Amino acid sequence: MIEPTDKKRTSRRKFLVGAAGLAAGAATGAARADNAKNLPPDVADWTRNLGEGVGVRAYGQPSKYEKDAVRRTVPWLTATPESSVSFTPLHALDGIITPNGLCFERHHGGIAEIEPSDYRLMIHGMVDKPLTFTLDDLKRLPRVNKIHFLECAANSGMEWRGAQLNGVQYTHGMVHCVQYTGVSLKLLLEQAGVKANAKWILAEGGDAAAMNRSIPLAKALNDCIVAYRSNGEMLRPEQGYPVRLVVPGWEGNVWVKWLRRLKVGDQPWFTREETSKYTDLLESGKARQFTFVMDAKSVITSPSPQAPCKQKGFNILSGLAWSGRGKIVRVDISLDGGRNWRTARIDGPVFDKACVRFYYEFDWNGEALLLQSRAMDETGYVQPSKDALRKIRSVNSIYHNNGIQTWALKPDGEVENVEVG
Ligand SMILES: Nc1nc2c(c(=O)[nH]1)N[C@H]1C(S)=C(S)[C@@H](COP(=O)(O)O)O[C@H]1N2
Ligand SMILES: [Mo]
Repeated sequence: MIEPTDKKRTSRRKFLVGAAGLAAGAATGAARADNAKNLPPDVADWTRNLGEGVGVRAYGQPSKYEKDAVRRTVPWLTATPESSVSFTPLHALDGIITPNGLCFERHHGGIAEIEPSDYRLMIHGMVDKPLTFTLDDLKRLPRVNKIHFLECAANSGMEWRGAQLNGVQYTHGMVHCVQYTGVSLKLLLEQAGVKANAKWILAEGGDAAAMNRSIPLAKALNDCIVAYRSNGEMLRPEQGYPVRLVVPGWEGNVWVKWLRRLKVGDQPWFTREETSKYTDLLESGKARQFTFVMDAKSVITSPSPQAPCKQKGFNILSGLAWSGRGKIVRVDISLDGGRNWRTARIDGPVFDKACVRFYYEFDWNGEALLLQSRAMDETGYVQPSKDALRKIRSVNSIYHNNGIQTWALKPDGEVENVEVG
């Protein structure tokens, strides 16, 4: 545990920081001599020689120097790669949009490989006119473009009983935020003609898991999208190519990928994913069910264990916040484990049920800090502490852990996943 600092220690540290600052300058000087040919006023190799021509890379890839910005897995977490998860490298990203190739993946039966010409979406059940759409049929219908976050209900699920995984990629990386293009589900359901007493729909995937979930009809008619594009290009295979369901603000599990079938009914189907899984076992032995909404949550992506503080003095703290209930209106930051709070600066667009990017610029004199962020949404909901959450949910749960994350920033700049009381 890191103790709060008193004034005396702070002033001694200021002196130490001065000395450390000089040492850091000297180290940079040595490195500079080795690389002198690359730095102005000298001319670097990349200026002396012609570069690679156009067209060599038919589909562009990031610079070879950005190898850290990749999805990662935790091998011991799951038995097989077909039913597993990879995590978004949140520490290596900025802004609100997740690049397609870095969106975390969660599959129950591997990635289905679907030929777009053979793709069909069937709508049946309590409808006037059962319909089947080809991909071209869907593309001929009026389009919507929406930016939304998708968070797996199991995100931060390993952290219920205390700090576990040392990296924001692993503690919070089951979230991504992209722009979807597709057809409003309401339009498709209207074309089929939903019967007056219908109340639920079943969405089923075309993958080997045939993963399926019951969704209230009211949500289906509100803001769901049958999407085929992500960030402008066609969905990636791992994100459900060619078509997935977008269920804004609700747990990732209901965003059925490789969408094959929508059945309209008057009650839920009680599928595996809404009985044995994705229910939240409470202390009483009862389980919460159909806990669809992802409550407001935030996390500091830098500094974080994978993004330590490189220097003293001016530092940029940054992170992401999102809420399944609407827009994020404020993010607060604490540097002392939740004793004092100050408001972070949100920069970039703020959309409904989407990630927002926040910043807090601060002067770091090298003292140990306990970094936290706390999100508030437009309904007035405030992200709770982990203890407050455990009081109402116990520790039996895996899902819906939106508690405040604490990162311990140490004097050497390293950052560790910790919990404060
Ligand atoms: N057909 C199908 N849809 C699915 C799944 C699946 O295994 N099969 N996994 C679900 C779960 S649990 C989550 S969290 C999200 C993950 O979406 P992503 O892989 O695009 O991140 O997809 C959901 N949709
Ligand atoms: Mo999930």
